[in-house]
Amino acid sequence: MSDYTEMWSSLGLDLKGHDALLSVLGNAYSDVFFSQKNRPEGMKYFDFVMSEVHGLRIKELMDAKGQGRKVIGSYCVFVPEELVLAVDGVAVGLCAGAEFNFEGAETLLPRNTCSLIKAAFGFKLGKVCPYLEASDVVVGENTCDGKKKAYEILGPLVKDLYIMDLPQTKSEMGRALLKEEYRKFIKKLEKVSGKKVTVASLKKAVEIVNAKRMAVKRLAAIRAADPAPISGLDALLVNQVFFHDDPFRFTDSVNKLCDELEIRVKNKTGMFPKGTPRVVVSGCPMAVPNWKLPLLIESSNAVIVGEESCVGERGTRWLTEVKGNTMDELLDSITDRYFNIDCAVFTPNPSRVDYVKKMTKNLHAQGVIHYSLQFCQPYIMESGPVEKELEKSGIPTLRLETDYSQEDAGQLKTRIEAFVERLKKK
Ligand code: BJ8
Repeated sequence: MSDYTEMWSSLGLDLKGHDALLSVLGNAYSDVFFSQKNRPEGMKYFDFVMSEVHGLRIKELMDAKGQGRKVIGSYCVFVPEELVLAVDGVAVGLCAGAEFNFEGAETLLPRNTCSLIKAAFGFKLGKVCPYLEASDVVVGENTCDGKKKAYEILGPLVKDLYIMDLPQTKSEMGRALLKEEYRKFIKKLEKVSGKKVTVASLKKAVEIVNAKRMAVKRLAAIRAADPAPISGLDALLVNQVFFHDDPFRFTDSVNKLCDELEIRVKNKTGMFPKGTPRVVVSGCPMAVPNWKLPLLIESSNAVIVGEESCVGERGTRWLTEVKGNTMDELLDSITDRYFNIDCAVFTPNPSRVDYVKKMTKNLHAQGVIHYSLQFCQPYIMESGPVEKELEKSGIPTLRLETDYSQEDAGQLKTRIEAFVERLKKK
């Protein structure tokens, strides 16, 4: 990697803390990803992206800013990338998946806050996230209570925090609220960028984001093959990079990877032997570099064939279907697309479990591992009924609750291994 010290300093990063984070991440990455055998060649691109995730990609963001483009950071898949692109902005994901400076985070947040929120604060207070520091606007969304209240505390710590309200029910009023919030968000984007969202710019943006989604949907479908042509770890990595990379380059690279995987499927080349127990993971999102659970699962003689998660199919399975030619019709199309997202903050939320069943069937999985972060009320609460419904449908389900630490790794592995034995007998 080139020397980016000057750029990191100009962003106000704490160089010592940042170096320490990069070194831990670099080692973890090698251990987790390079220890896999027979990885697809196409993963080399994603290895490169990860090696430059705080380097070259940040330089690109800074160059874009130099050309007057705005960087918009967000923590949730309800924030439409299309709208950001329609003002020629750059959208970046800010969720963090590592236990960094939790002591600092706990000076502002209760201890019983989920790791995802704590990590966002740990990264901010430790000044180690160049994406956050490069963001001209940070969008916070009113989803779970934890995030909603945490944004009140985050507000004074960042340059420009914009709060987006979100509905909690899939009602007519809920949809109207979402549409209105997106209309307000357009105004905010127009103000910060000095550019107008037009029918043409929005249509173009929809095309770009849809292409990205179609590429990951293609990847998701290929994973139905047995033997699995790609590991769950690598597929998760692709879904994580979705939130950071240049959209055109990302789409192109995923499609190239899929071309290779299709040949693997034809040749029956797999990452795991044919007949390896197959699982779908469902639940909370796994942000970079949260690879803990997939690593435990795939080192227990099972393969992950799909993620029902916002870093996975919940975030990408719907395309935006353009249903008209006016701004209002386009806004309707975008609202309809995002209103499908079945996050556990919605009540009731029946489509989520229905989709988990569908994924299990389509991907020929034998079981589901439900993953909740500790203290995540929405997903922990929903995990009971989800398990009940899946088991009733004959789908073995294992419910796990964990955090970003490695303390419970041994215990989790024991439970996962026992679950895999159950799947073998199915
Ligand atoms: S649409 S899943 S990205 S809100 S893990 S912070 S829910 S307490 S992340 Fe999410 Fe948007 Fe929903 Fe998706 Fe709260 Fe739970 Fe923490 Fe969570």
